Amino acid sequence: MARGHSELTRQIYGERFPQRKDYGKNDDNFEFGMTDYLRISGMYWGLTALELLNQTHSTSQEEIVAYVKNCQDPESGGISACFGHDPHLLHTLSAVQILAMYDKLDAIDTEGVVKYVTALQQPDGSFTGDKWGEVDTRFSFCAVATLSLLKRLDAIDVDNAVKFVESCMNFDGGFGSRPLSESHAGLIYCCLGFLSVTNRLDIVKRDVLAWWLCERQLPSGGLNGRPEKLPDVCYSWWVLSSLTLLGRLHWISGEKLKKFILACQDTESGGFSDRPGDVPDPYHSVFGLAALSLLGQPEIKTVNPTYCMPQHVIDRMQLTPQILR
Ligand code: GRG
Ligand code: ZN
Repeated sequence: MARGHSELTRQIYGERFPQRKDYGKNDDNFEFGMTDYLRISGMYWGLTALELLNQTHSTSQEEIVAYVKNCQDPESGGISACFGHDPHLLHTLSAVQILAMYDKLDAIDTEGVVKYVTALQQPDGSFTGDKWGEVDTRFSFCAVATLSLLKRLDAIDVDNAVKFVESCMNFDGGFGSRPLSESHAGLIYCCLGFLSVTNRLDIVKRDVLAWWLCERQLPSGGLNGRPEKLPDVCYSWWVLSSLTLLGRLHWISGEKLKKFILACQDTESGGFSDRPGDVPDPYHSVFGLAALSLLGQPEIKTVNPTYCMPQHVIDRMQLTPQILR
């Protein structure tokens, strides 16, 4: 990227943002208090962004691992966003992703995690996000991504889980959060990621879906998440990773998208926002960078389209999620 590696690093781990290197130390500011509920996922976004920029040496691995360990609920085995909150599948996946990147999975009770995820599978194959019972295809993805990183996919009924995801497929080839729910690019990523992990991408309507996805590109070059919506940098990831899994990345204009993403980089802090001129944040920063990686930006490490983790980590773990070529 022409601009701002170190600037971005500074934003994620510097003085300007709550998701930063001194996580857990400076807990007396307003932003820190207001972001408790997304802490572990915030750490995953920051760490992944830094690793894609080859900058994780600036992180305090020991402290981060200790923080994650402290968020595991000894009873259920699940992991919460921060100490004292209820465990949730979203943060359980983020925690496992962080530890996988550090090669420190043994720091937590991994069998506890397996027990937690397994207990969330419903009779129709779906998953709830936590004990409160919301069902969503996001959670089907989180469940299989987590278990596959732990090499314990065998712990759930995969065929039944696939049946549920298949029941969320729409006439346009896309997927929603539940059966009969509208197609949405974020949920399409989750369902394709799920099918990639479970090696069942054969069930997708490949070209119908790829066409719907490439129609997400707007004249600005940016991508939206569904028809009639505004473009947003995070959809660069949800849409591009999906097109990559379908072997149809070339169906959109990479050059125009790159221009849109770079127009969303804040020249002062280095971070990326959802749209040009908006306030940058770690969420849009990691997904902007990951999309640039899929587009082949040479200064950024290769990202894996299924897990949104550095490819070298996936290779080290000898995971081979399915991609259609
Ligand atoms: C490991 C990368 C990774 C992800 C974990 C949580 C998750 C899995 C994926 C989230 C996917 C996602 C963004 C789903 C969107 C859900 C949804 C229906 C959002 C509604 O979007 P709007 O209407 O936003 O608020 P737009 O952009 O459409 O205006
Ligand atoms: Zn967004």
